[in-house]
Amino acid sequence: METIITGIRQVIDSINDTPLKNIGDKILAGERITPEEGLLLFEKAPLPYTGALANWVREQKHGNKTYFNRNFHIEPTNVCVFACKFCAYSRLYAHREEGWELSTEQMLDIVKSYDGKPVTEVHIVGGVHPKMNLYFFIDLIEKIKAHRPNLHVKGFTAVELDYMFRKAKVSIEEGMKLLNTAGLDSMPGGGAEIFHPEIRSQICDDKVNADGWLYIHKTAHNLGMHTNATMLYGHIEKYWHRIDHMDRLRQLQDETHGFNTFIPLKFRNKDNDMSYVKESTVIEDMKLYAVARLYMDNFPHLKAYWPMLGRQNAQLTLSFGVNDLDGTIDDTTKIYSMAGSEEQNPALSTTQLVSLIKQVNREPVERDTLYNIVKNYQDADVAEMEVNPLYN
Ligand code: V47
Ligand code: SF4
Repeated sequence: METIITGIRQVIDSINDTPLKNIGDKILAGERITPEEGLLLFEKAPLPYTGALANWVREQKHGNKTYFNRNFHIEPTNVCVFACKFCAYSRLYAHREEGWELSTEQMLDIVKSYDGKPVTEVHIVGGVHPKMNLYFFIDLIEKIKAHRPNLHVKGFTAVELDYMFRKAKVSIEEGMKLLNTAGLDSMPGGGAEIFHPEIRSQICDDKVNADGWLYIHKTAHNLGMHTNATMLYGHIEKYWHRIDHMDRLRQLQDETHGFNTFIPLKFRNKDNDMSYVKESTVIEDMKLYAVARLYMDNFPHLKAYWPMLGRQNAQLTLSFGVNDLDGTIDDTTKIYSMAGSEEQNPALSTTQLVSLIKQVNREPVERDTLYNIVKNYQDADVAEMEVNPLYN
């Protein structure tokens, strides 16, 4: 421990800029940084400096542990009433014959295809289809739970929920309670994009706004459910929009403590209405992860979603504040492959994920959705895992 403190002290003392040095001193003292200081880190701090601070915070919180879970995704449909400019995945309702719509039976068949496999979570998220309403999903969740009661159901972005509740004419409180009673355990963090109206109005004008998104998460937290939060970055937003976004989340977290994980999502520019926007560089990506780790001091976890970043860059984030690599996923998640991510077929076996984490000298730990430890793979022999069907 002492050597780590000495190391980070030396890093802070070596910076030749008083405001940046003050930020380092605050971080070391466990104090919160202000929005102005967050902005300064984006604008002026050398990446090795921000990265070293973020890595220090990560190691204080989690040591070397790097979490992942064993999950699978169900995407009920890609037909969507909204028209987010960055989305390469959805098909407007008017063109629904170009998209897909899964029936309840088809989705249950996906769940059943994992019978006997040690997955702990199903992640359900898709487009906003006018016919897949609140009661359709209540029925689906009840059937999933009847089939496999211990499978954690993480489902529906605040965007999907806002539409479902309005259409069913129920309050957010009532709707969340109905879903929770049916077996919805937690919510993913999608749909947050960039909260500030200056950007939101340009990239996803017609879906729930910042206050609506935050209120749905707050309602879930008040019911005792945990949720995640995302930020779609690296397009037309400025640094200060990112700080504004993270600040709104930090404030809600102070109130409810219901968020588990912050997940920055790198904008990919293939086949969408924002293809003219250049994607961010790896240096900018690492800077963002590091500032996020420093700014979001009340978020326990920072996740890099590897299907979007690519495997090598995901490994790199583990030195810039990240302590979670999402899951094995095991499926045909299309939202990123359709927008141009490196991972056209995002599936990694547990063995592959464990060795990815070990390669960069971190400790692979399988968790469940709520970060209870399922298994620590630090001493696991990857060669033995390779021949064990449970891990492949
Ligand atoms: O809200 C859409 C993003 C999100 C693009 O909570 C894009 O554990 C990049 O939220 N480039 C949905 N991103 C996915 C999501 C998620 C994923 C993994 C884990 C969790 C979790 C949540 O996908 C959308 C949007 O921000 N997205 N198009 C694109 N072109
Ligand atoms: Fe629909 Fe979500 Fe795509 Fe927006 S990002 S168009 S809400 S599927």
